[in-house]
Amino acid sequence: MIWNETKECMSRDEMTALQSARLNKVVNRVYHNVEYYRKKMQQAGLEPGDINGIEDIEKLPFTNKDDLRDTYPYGLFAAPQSEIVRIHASSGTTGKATVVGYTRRDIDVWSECVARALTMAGVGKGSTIQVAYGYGLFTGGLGAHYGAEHLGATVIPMSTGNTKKLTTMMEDLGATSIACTPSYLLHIAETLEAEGRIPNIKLKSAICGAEPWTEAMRIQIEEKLHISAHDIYGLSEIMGPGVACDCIYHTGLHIYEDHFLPEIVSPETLKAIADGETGELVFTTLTKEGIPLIRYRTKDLTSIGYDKCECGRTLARISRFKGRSDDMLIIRGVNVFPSQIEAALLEMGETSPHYIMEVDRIDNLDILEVKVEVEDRYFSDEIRALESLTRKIERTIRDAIGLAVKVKLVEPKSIERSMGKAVRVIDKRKL
Ligand code: DLL
Repeated sequence: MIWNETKECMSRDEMTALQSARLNKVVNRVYHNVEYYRKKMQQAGLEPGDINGIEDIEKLPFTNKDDLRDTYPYGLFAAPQSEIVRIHASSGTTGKATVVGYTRRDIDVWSECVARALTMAGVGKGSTIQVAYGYGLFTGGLGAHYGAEHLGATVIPMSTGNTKKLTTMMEDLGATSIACTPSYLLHIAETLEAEGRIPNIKLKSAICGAEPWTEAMRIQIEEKLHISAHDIYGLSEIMGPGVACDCIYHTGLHIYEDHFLPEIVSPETLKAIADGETGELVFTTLTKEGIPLIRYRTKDLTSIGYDKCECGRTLARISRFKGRSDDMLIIRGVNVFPSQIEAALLEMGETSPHYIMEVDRIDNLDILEVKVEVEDRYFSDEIRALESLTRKIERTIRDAIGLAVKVKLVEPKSIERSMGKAVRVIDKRKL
């Protein structure tokens, strides 16, 4: 089923014309409303009139997470605060959040994009969907919620964290779809399977994203729950969930190109990469009012193709993500940078800067353990001192990254020193 054929099946020429007109508008908007962009463009010797179509995109400067950090919190907003109806935020590289704002129209566009994605998973009027992404500053919960309501589906706003309640409601309320991270869905599936409750559920589809997952994992989820599972992609800087999603043919994620102009560039040279080759995904938002971004480097690695899909959509498709070009980890859907842990430890002042993060997946739940070196004196008979320091560090890190972690204090020099770039992360998850 296609949500809107006019928007999702236009010819390449029609799409290019639409994108070019919208690009011109957004460039004007940021030039006139965002000092940061105006300066960047002026430094590059550019005026809005120099951008006449998407063929001129390469003239424009890139934006990255540091630009959002440097202008924290509102420096890249292109609408007055009186027009902003919603704020979301995600983690930044050094602990400062990345703040994004939406006008009412932005929320409408976002809801429509999520509605298009949910339609791919067969959600519509008459469906009952459990939204089990986190509600709050994270875009997952409210993003999926508004999209599902836009379709007229019945939404159960579960949020995350209570699997027992979630599975009970899934059964009792006859949920037909669920939106959550893929690792959490696998955990839910295994819980239901172990309790012999799979025959009791009415689930038909799932819309999973916010973290990388494999084709094998999708098939495992589908087989366990007898459903069709769809990959939904997005990032808060660009909008939230619903930037792209895969249809019933599962041959790549369709990008809502009428709102987000994609490019694939080499992370090293920043030059365009041929279709089908893997590189970094870059987006220019074409219709956003609150915080439009020009050539935003997502750091996500994928490839792109423009051929028509069997489903009838002509939208560009990106392949399942192959990783990231930076060191951001995604743990239970939460973005974590090693630098955030380091900043939290250094701020405490009671530990050495030698630490290592170990991520594992146990019963399909991600577990983060941080090993930190502390002075010898903690390993004398003062066990209570060791324990209370452990709890204190756990609380500090949890407050910094918004995720519960296990801390293990280790003796000085027990963490291997590296000759080159320090190894800060051991990721044991097999994706
Ligand atoms: O994760 C938005 C979202 C919520 C997407 C719910 C899908 C579902 P952020 O917290 O800003 O936003 O994290 C964005 O998560 O740059 C990717 O690295 C990763 N990511 C998101 N979706 C996928 C996916 C939300 N389907 C970052 N596959 C992105 C792989 C994904 N990685």
